[in-house]
Amino acid sequence: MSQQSNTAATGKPVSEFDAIIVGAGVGGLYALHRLRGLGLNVGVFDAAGDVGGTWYWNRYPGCRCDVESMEYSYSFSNELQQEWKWPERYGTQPEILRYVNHVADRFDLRRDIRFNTRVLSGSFDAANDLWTLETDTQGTISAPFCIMATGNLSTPRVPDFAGLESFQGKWYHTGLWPHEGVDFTGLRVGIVGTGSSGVQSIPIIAKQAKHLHVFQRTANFSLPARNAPLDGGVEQRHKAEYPERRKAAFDTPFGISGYPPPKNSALEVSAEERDAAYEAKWAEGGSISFLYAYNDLLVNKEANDTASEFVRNKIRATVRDQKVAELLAPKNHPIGTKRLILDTDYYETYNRDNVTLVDARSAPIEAITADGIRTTEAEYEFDAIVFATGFDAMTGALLDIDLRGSNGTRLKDKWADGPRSNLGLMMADFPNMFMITGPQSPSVKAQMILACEQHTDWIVDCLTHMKSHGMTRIQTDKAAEDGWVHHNNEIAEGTLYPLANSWYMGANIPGKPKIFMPYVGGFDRYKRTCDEIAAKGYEGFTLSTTELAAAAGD
Ligand code: N01
Repeated sequence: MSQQSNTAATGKPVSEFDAIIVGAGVGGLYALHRLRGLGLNVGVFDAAGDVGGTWYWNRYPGCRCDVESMEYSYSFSNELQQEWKWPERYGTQPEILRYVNHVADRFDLRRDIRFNTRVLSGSFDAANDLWTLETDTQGTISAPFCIMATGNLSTPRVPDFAGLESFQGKWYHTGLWPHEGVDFTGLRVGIVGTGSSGVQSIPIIAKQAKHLHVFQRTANFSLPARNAPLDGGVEQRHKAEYPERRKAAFDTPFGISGYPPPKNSALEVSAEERDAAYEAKWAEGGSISFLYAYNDLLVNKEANDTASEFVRNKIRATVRDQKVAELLAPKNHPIGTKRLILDTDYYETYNRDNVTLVDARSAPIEAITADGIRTTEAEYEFDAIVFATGFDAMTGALLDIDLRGSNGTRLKDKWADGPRSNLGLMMADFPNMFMITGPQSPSVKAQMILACEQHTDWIVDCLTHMKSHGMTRIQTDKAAEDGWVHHNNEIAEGTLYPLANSWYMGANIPGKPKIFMPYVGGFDRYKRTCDEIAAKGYEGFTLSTTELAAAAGD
């Protein structure tokens, strides 16, 4: 990192860069690679001890990606995608982290990254078109441009249970898992939460623990992943087709190749035909494949009911105790409106003698005690508690930084009623600050690595355009932002997504505004919109110089 040092008006030393990137996960790393290519002096800062973002923190047992490994990777370097060998159909966390480390080494990225450094605050100096950020270990840093690659699921959340500090055993959050791992052998374990993290870790913890109690507040839909060692032939074919497949992936609603769009409504076919189709998808494994069985599963409740009931029946057929099966069978949201989970032996795990499902909806958790967990009905004693309780998703990481844009606008105030952005890329009153996979972009509804590449490529083109036109500032117009927020909401309202109390809706955090946050109009459509806006000279954005902006009163 070849930073230049200077001294601010405050007398404190300032490290100056051409661009600052916050976050060294898959988004931040690619942004660093591309911005370096522009000849910029870039500083990357991350609170973690190394690269990897979500794959650095989430080390819980069973952690694995739910996108197939041949697709869940960078597309920007054909050499990279040809040389890397994925051992399994779905990558494990250690394997994906190894891959991200390989990318960091292969492209010599580490030298511009400062780890163990949290960005605490940032403010924009409109007179000089300069962002100045305060960090906890690297002092003050500044740059004309800031790229926030802070992740969508990077703010782990332990609910505010009374008495947590009194617990005499050990407790863990899946998103902050100890690097040395945890051995639950012979322990009495309680796990709270049955989202993707809970569902992936429960079967493995159950095999180790003396007894595992699962506290479930909301049952979730999960499908068998059908994970297996990657077939050599499949891998070879995929690699031979990579260039076309990646091109095709950018033109799909979710950034993943290989899923032909469905043509029929679930309601157009007979019940027998439908069940045969769902059965084939169930056997194949994979959430996109299942939800792509018909073209209306996420927009028509009656169509969705057929798929939801199919999976409920699978749960009933798998779990021997029918009372437990009924509790596990989700009834309060349509399938797919919360992240559809992929598992290995999740429902089967409830047939074990050492696993007990606790209904934390009818008897909510009241407190953590010195010995375990107390619900409104009973007390449970544990040696260890695992919180698989999720994240302050999409907005949490950015709101944790005290960001102030032009005229002192605080992000916390701007987003008080929910996130507002243009394309999930920029926010009005926050000039020269870009977000990678920000709220109101496809983000978590697309293959995240491709989504990060698409955003970064757009930003790099934008910076190139600015340089060639002698511009130093870009900001989104308020009207364009309002239009995008409206468009985002309108698209979500046309789907079944708002029917679920999901983290997509901010519903998992008490007091968080209930707004559907990811863009669900399709990654392909979104990318076309971004490209069109760029082609029209960044329509909806104002490009200027410091002097021009001052003359316009900005
Ligand atoms: O978190 P979640 P997650 N009392 O928010 C429960 C991605 N991911 O870490 O639904 C009792 O989904 C909560 O209950 P409820 C993926 O996108 C991907 O599992 O709010 N329970 C819920 O059951 C995923 O969607 C992968 O009623 C409480 C659970 O905790 C996202 O990350 C793997 C509670 C939280 O589930 C988040 O998944 C892992 C309380 N007070 C994660 N508070 C893969 O790629 C919360 N809960 C496979």
